[in-house]
Amino acid sequence: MAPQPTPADKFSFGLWTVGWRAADPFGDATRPALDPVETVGRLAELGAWGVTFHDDDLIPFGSDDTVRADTVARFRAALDAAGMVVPMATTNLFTHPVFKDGGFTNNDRAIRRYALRKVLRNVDLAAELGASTYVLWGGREGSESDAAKDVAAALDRYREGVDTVAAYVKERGYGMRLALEPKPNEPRGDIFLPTIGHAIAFIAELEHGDIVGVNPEVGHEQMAGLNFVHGVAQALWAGKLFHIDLNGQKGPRYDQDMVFGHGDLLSAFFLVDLLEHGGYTGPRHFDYKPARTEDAEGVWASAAANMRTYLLLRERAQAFRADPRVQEALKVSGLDELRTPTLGAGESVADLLADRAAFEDFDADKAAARGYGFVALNQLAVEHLLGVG
Ligand SMILES: [Mn+2]
Repeated sequence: MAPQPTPADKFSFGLWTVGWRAADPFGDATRPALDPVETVGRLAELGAWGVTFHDDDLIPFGSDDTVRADTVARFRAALDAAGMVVPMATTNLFTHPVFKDGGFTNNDRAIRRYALRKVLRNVDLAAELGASTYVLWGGREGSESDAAKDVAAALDRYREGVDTVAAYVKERGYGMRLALEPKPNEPRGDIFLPTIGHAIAFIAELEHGDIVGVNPEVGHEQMAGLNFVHGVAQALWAGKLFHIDLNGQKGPRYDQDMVFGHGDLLSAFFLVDLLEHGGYTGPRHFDYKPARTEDAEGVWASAAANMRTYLLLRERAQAFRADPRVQEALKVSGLDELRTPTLGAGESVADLLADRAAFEDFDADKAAARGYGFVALNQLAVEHLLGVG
């Protein structure tokens, strides 16, 4: 009996996920457009808690103020009727051709100013709908050629853009936090802030970095061949995991956006274990695309699959943690000892230098002889994942 998702699980989906019409660079759309109002209702029925959106997902680009107001009113009524929340919103600075060289880092200053206005306008709407996180994915911020960009200048402009938005959020008292979403490439040949690490280093250079964190996506880090669990753990360690995009990816290739767990399942297991036991309390947001082969029913089945997989992995991770054999294996592997500071309380460098046991009398060969039992520990994780625990 699989667990059923409830709003307490904080599962959220972007309108653009189930709403993806499945056009790709080689083929036309295979599905009709979805009405955001239907999306809200269907996701609520499946047990989701929230929906997120890019400005243009909800309000078609170029709509006049009347259409905009009507669309928002209709959306809000659907949210209220379904008991759904909007935990996060973001801006589309990538679809319209005006953004072909980016938004905040476009070489054209007038386009940068337009991009900023587009973001600020949607930040107002996000606040109006109660969002507490505003995501910034700079998909077109980058280049195909190193001749095309002065990277330092581009980063100056990126910083200026993010700081401007952050300052605006503070000035308006929106109580919102910004989350940068790293990605190494696609649609640009190379995208600025390609990994979680780059983004965290960038945030340290901001004037308003206190309200700026990251929104890492499973597939984006795995496209770069990186360990997503380690990246997320470092973001948590830095106090910067403001939001997360869950999906599936099979290694370094194009951005697959598969159902969560349909890529690297063992990594998904350790990710859920980390999120559930590492102090993350934010949304579990799915940023995936229903495969192009799916019809309308397949779309909703795939949405349900994301939540079901997360809940099953959460059960498995809890069983893993509770297993006495795992607790023993963790001890053998020294994970508790890693939590002990390397220097003693109040110990100085001089004390360390004076400690003969630490060096002169230390038997490196003897210490080298120990085994760490990591394989046995990992096998216990695999067996719990397989439901054998
Ligand atoms: Mn993706």
